[in-house]
Amino acid sequence: MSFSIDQVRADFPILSREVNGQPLVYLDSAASAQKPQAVIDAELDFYSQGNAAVHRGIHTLSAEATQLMESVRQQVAGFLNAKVPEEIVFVRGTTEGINLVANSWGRANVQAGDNIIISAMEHHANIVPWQMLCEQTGATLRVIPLNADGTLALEVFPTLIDERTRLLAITHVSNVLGTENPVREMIATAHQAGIKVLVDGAQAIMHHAVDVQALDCDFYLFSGHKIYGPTGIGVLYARDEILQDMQPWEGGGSMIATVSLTEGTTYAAAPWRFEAGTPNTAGIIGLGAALRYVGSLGLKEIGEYEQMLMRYAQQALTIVPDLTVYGPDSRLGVIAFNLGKHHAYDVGSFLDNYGIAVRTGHHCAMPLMAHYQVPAMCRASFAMYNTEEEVDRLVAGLQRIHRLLG
Ligand code: 7TS
Repeated sequence: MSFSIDQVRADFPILSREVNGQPLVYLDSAASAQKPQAVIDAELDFYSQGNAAVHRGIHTLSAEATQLMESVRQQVAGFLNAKVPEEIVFVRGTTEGINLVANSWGRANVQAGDNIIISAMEHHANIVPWQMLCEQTGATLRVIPLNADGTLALEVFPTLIDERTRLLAITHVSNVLGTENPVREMIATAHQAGIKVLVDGAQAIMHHAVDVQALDCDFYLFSGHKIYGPTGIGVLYARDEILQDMQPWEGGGSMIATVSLTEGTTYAAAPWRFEAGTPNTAGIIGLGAALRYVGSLGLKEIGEYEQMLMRYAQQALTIVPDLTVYGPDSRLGVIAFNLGKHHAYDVGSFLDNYGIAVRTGHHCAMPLMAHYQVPAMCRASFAMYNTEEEVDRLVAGLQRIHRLLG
């Protein structure tokens, strides 16, 4: 399959709009990617032709909606190379999925005196739920520090493990530095010590194929909206043996087998017992369309194009005076930077005036900001629809800001 950037861009209606009188340059896909028409149409079709509650009725629309939802579960299982579709739980996003694991698996398996290992480059979504679990249980957090270049200090990781370590919760790719962590090797090390591993895949899933069996991870998370799908839908993959043993986190409809006011409640099988209430059916169907769209282009082709663009951007940015770029040379998807001593918000506001959207702030990674001793950074993130011309606009914008502000 050949990758045509013009065709890809034509598939994303929002890319032809203007912002502040300029053609939009959208460099914030790591926060939320734009949606191709196929995803928009899939949601529209569902609401205009197929809407009904799933798992609830024998009428045709309900049965069709249920069948559609369950077919996306199979599709996601195939996408991640899960063993069986029952390893796929639909959640709101990565954040909710991590909270599910912390509250269900965590409460059953983590006790006072135990410890959980994370890293200094985690998004808050992979820090705060573990801090909360530690507060509730009396466990402690251990943190893999960073090297100066923004990679993990891997030699420290095994020294943090002891017989009370229960979990390694690690990001696959950093949302600020773009560092890709060697999760496969880290999982092997953890498993040798009998430790379960959760991988936060929010910033990896859209850039290359993920094979949960090859990784051998116990939990893997991603959000639909970062892989060109809708907001409000995400995926928790959990190894079958583990998920079967986990107790539900939220109670309600759809997650039960029987409910009796005198005998109590029995729960549905996994994964349904983790999906209480009416699900985001349109979101699930939109996610299915997004994965089909990505599959039609090929993740390999997408990844190669993005890597080419990243190399171009890294080179192009070197001509901007006083630009500090954070993270390793080899990076996926994102480039974080600061211009001189200017606050990232000022730089981001100027760029916005030129129609260029970048993320500014702490990127939900305050510990990482503390590591670099800055309050904030700007971050340009690249998706399959970005172009070299857009990189040139970013570079020209930064040069102009430098001329204006010094
Ligand atoms: N983990 C990582 C590594 C992330 O980058 C994000 C979102 C999340 C978890 C949470 O995902 P959610 O879909 O549940 O919100 N990251 C970003 C970002 O970098 N800018 O805005 C959101």
